[in-house]
Amino acid sequence: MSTTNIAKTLASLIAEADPVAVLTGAGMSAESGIPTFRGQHNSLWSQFDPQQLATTDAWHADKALVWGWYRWRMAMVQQAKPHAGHLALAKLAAHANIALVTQNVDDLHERAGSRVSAHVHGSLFALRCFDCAQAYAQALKPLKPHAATLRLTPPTCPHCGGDIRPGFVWFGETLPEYAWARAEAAADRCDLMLVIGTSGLVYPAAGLPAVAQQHGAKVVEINPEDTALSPHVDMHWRTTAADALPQLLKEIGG
Ligand code: BV8
Repeated sequence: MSTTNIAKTLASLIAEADPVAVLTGAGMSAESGIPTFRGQHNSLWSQFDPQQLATTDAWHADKALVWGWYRWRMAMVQQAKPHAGHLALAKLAAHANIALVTQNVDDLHERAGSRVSAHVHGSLFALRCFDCAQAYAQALKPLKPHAATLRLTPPTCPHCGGDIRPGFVWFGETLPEYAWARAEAAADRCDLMLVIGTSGLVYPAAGLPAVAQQHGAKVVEINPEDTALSPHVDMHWRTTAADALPQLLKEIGG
């Protein structure tokens, strides 16, 4: 099916759906210059496997390395801008009842004007104490995104002296209860789910499309590649987020 026909078909599915759940992953931020979690990129950090770094074991083994990685990612997100796909998705909310669930820890959806219903893996900028879990709101020293430093010492908690860590979910940690409940509710209630820019490998988030299909919702994947979800979706639009979403908005009359 040609890309125009897919856009038209998807626009008519959206017109009949209420609500429309949207599940995004790292691919949604790729065209803003943020490397995906499992994709290739040539940076200081491409020698490391994010799967290994995003764990409490890695933190205990070398917290300065893990903190250096997150500070590099924070600087990159701060330098990045939402792309045409983020902006189109935000405008789509004027034409459909969108419940946006993201696995991403960046704030590009919000900066594009979207209301995010659930950040199921937390947020890069929600810092908290590893020991007493108190939020840490002090400003961090600005870091150039191409800084050559790998290791940086994390700040200490003013309340208990513990280490400050990024406020999101590492592998082996449970998802934030409130965010996960909202994500499940979005999957439970939607008539249609758009799955944009995720490899569908990380659970329980990757199980949300199946939750939607269990009650008869259609699932449409927008991704230039095949993924673990592709064999199960109702339609696959093999293109990028910044290409698809503006076309979709145009078809919907946005
Ligand atoms: C948990 C924060 C309870 C950190 C992340 C079954 C049920 C429950 C748990 C498990 C289970 N099986 C295994 C587990 C354990 C584990 C898991 O899923 N492991 C996998 C790897 C097998 N899950 C957990 O540990 C979760 N916790 O369930 O708690 C529990 C506890 C203990 C034991 C059991 C259960 C916690 C998972 C959260 C981990 N934290 N992030 C950080 O960011 O540093 S996850 C991390 O992966 C990111 O958040 C990322 O968003 C997420 C998913 O990756 P994707 O977003 O899909 O990114 P990826 O690079 O893989 O793919 C990008 C895609 O975009 C590609 O398809 C590409 O083609 C596409 N793309 C590229 N460019 C574009 C594009 N698409 C569109 N446009 C483009 N331009």
